[in-house]
Amino acid sequence: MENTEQLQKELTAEVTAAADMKALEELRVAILGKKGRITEMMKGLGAMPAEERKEAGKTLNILKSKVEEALESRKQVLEVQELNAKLADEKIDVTLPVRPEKQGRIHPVSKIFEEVTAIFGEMGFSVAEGPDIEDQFHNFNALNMPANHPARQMQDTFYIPNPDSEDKDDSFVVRTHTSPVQIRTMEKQQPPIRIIAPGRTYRSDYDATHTPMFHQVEGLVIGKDITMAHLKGCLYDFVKAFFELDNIPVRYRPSFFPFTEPSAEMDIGCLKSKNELKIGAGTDWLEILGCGMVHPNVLCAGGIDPDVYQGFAFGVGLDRLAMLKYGIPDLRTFFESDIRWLKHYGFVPLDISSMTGGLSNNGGAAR
Ligand code: 2NM
Repeated sequence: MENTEQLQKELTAEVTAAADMKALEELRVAILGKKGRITEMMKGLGAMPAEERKEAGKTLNILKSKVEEALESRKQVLEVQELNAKLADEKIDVTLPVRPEKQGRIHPVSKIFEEVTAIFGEMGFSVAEGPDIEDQFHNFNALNMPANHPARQMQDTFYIPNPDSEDKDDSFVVRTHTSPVQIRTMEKQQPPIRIIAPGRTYRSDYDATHTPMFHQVEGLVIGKDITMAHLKGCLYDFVKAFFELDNIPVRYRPSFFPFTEPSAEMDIGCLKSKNELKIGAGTDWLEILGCGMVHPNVLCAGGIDPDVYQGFAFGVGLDRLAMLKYGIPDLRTFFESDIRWLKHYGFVPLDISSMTGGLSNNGGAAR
């Protein structure tokens, strides 16, 4: 039999020198595989005299396990090396700019939100926020809608049980409008007040133009001599800026809201044809928003003296504005999170809306 000590040195050296996992596996097969070097030597044992065979078998088993040990430790070294090489190879620089084809899109509602905020921001309004889950005082009572008021039933409210009370009047609601934010602002702050309250609102309704969650911006201006003329001037400037038109016909129709007196709805002139809607010209009218002078009861509920102060308020649906401005026919598609829809109707993130830099960046729209 060969000198096994010499052979062990040789084989271990070969194993330790294996450059990669593939070379190591080839070596393993060449040594321990079916026709491997040690395997062949083991086969030779059968032909030996019993005496010799016992010693030789022992020696070969030691040789085999030494080589196996060497293979295992080389394997561990190579695995770490290969993992490190792979990590180095796949390293990404997260500070690099995003590749345009992989860039996400801004949702049309977010875009409209930015535009509306930019317009009113320029006019000196600040943004106020409040909770989505409200108590009935802020969502209804303070807005001149006491319990059993018909408007309360009409609003398809989602109620949330109050764990501390069985009384239905103590249950919470998901706000049906952002008006409770106005109440909370009045409670905290004396006039002059000039805020917009954008956010999510909820009503149980679902069709092509209604979703159970929708977005509103409401506005509130309170001071000592605020009049309906201020309301008209402010909202006229808003629609001109929003639709990016120098001239746009508007009209106010008398309306009713519990929280304003008088109340009105504002329409803008448009031309409706078979499959197009042109805003800013023509003989048709399109309802855009609701508005009015804040009801004295509402001022009182907010802790403001109606004999000293008065103001106007308005409310506009952001989703409807997005449908109109960007020609999106079905509101339900807004909230389906379909990536193809977002690629089509969404906006490139860096086209930020501002009054000086261009409002809607229509050239930058991802279409
Ligand atoms: C609208 C229409 C008219 C409104 C009123 C108030 C508050 F709290 F100041 F009384 N906030 N929003 C209002 C007025 C909302 O939405 C169509």
